[in-house]
Amino acid sequence: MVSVRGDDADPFSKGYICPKGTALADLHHDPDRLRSPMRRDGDTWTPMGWDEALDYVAKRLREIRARHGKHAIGVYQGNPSAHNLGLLTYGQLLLRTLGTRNMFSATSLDQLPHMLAALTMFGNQLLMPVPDVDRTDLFICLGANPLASNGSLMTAPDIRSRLKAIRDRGGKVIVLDPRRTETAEKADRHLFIRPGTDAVLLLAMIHELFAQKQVRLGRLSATGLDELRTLVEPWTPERASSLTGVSCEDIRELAMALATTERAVLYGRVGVCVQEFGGLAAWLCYTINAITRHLDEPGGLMFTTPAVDPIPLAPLLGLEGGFGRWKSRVSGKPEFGGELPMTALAEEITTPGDGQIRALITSAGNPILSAPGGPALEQAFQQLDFMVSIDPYLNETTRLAHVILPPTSPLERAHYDAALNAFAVRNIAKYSPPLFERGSDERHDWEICLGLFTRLNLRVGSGLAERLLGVLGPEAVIEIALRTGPHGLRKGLAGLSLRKLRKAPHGLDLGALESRLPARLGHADKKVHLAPSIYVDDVPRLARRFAQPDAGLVMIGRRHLRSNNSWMHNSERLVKGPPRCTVMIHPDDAATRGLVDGATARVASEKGAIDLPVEVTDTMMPGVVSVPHGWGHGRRGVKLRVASTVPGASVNDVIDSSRIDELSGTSALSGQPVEVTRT
Ligand SMILES: Nc1nc2c(c(=O)[nH]1)N[C@H]1C(S)=C(S)[C@@H](COP(=O)(O)OP(=O)(O)OC[C@H]3O[C@@H](n4cnc5c(=O)[nH]c(N)nc54)[C@H](O)[C@@H]3O)O[C@H]1N2
Ligand SMILES: Nc1nc2c(c(=O)[nH]1)N[C@H]1C(S)=C(S)[C@@H](COP(=O)(O)OP(=O)(O)OC[C@H]3O[C@@H](n4cnc5c(=O)[nH]c(N)nc54)[C@H](O)[C@@H]3O)O[C@H]1N2
Ligand SMILES: [Mo]
Repeated sequence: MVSVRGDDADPFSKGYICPKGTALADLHHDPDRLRSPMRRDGDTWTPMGWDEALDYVAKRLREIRARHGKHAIGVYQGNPSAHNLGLLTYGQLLLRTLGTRNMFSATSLDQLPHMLAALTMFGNQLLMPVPDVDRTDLFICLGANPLASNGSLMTAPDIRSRLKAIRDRGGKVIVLDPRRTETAEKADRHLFIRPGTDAVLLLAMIHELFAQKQVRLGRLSATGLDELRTLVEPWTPERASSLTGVSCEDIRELAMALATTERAVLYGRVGVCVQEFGGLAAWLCYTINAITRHLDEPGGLMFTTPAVDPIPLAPLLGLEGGFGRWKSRVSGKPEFGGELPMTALAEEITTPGDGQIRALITSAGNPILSAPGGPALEQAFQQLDFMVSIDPYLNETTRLAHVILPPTSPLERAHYDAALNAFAVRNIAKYSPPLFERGSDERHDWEICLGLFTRLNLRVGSGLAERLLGVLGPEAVIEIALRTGPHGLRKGLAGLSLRKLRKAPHGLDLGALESRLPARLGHADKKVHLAPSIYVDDVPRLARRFAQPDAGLVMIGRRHLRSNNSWMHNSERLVKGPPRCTVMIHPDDAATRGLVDGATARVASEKGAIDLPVEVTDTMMPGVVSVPHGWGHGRRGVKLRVASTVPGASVNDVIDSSRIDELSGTSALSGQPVEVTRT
């Protein structure tokens, strides 16, 4: 592999490529990337053969299951699971059929509130609408920084140009964020908002819409409008202004702009989710679009028509939706989509009793750095009888495993972006064959998962079915989904198949997003539910929490174009340049603490402290500091040659894992109260 560049003939990316895409070459050649299974004995790692490793892992898991029951096996699935066809298909087959209630994933550190709103409002947890960014004339961006993240639940290559195009056609981009971000710098307006107060802002905007008689559903058929009107009554712009830091005038203007712009959208992302009122905020983001005629309309929030439709597939993979069907054993946290919130993982391992986790499988995740309360998780993992990690690296998490099963590199496997295509701003389809054959001594993620599935004797059908699965591979799932999907057989000869996609290596554009309601709704009444009771019941908690404005110093996160959560820091081209793991602080807050640019400061909470270089900058809202996550590579035993030279510190050592949105169980990563002092 010499270099990686964008494909100008790709109708969707038009040749745009992110720096992390270019770095795939580094990943492929990285001498630290594990090439064979590894087994740990104390501090020493020894390579193993594949059959030996899979047999051993399956034996240990079978023993623990036989002795302590199926819930004794815990599972953590990390973010790359969504970007890996093998893990999306065969990974789910293995992990979801274990039958354990102790399933965990990055969902509860991320988009859970959006999924909960999709489930309760639209009747399916995967029915998350995306902003029709290419046709909108007003893009209000709340708690997202697409210029760094490249758009999330809004797959949109080269988002910079797409946002610029809004302004070029006379439209507006408005960003509300506690930091004047890269996206805010390119917007028409940026407004600071106090972390965790988005629900308050949105209630007040909806209050204003009712007050100005600007609530219009258009052709949407919906329930709950009267409840909504009553609910927002006490949330005046005046009340919201002192809590959010956004002026009354701006709150009113935002509401009116949304109501009076024909093609407009309010988009909220991870900043609205990972906070104490993430559930309420994500629901209100969808609701405000619905009541201003921007849901399911061009230029608004729209539902996609993906060639591989995850909605009929999900139940087959054990991903049927649901909320609160059971509670976690120790602290009674609600289940969502068959999973428990990450905040319950450590205690489920360390608290004795029936159903205690004794063995853990991590797949494509690095929770020691990426989940709040990293040190507590580390202690918990050390108490496990057995831990296995499906992961290409010996990193902060996998070093605690007894066995690591490393998959092939991304260039050695086929790809169809089944997850992200379903949230793309145009309907698209693209299949990428592997660039290199895998070596005979390597295994794909799906082969690892199938190998364990078979050895754990979790038969879906007969042994024959398992052999068949081995011959088919994940591409067969894509083939079936393409043909049965909305662009497949029902389009006759023009219908998509894998053969067609192989003949179109640059990918296919299937057109702009189209209106999908009411047909797409999962509710039996085929209506949008604007005011599900879980949200109505949660508003009093908001009122109690914000009886007075909140004054102390709080911390938020940030993403960088050349980082990807915790795991791409082993590429030199991605980590070069000035240190990025810094604490950003407003000049006034720095002055009162005697902090100067470039000095070292201690960022501390009741849970822990880390030392970081200070960046004094007026891009921060007063009263708010920002520290990125995914750093802290200096831990003993990691094998990350490059990352270890730029270790940084882990903000999740400071974030209290018990801070959650009590409604949804999502971790409140944002808004952690902190002290920042000179060291
Ligand atoms: N404080 C704070 N914490 C956060 C966030 C935040 O904003 N602030 N963001 C949260 C969010 S949104 C997320 S999604 C999580 C992410 O947290 P995780 O889901 O735990 O993901 P990563 O930390 O990126 O770790 C990914 C792991 O997958 C491995 N990996 C990479 N590719 C593959 C592959 O193809 N196959 C396999 N088997 N393994 C692979 C990598 O080596 C690495 O160990 O972090 C969350 N944590
Ligand atoms: N380069 C890069 N790209 C990535 C990732 C990465 O690590 N690096 N991670 C990927 C993943 S896993 C995800 S989930 C997506 C996330 O994609 P985005 O949602 O765009 O994520 P962020 O860039 O973290 O933007 C969140 C913004 O919310 C702001 N914020 C924090 N707290 C609050 C609050 O209480 N209210 C409001 N209104 N704003 C707040 C932050 O200042 C930040 O600018 O990005 C993906 N893309
Ligand atoms: Mo994420």
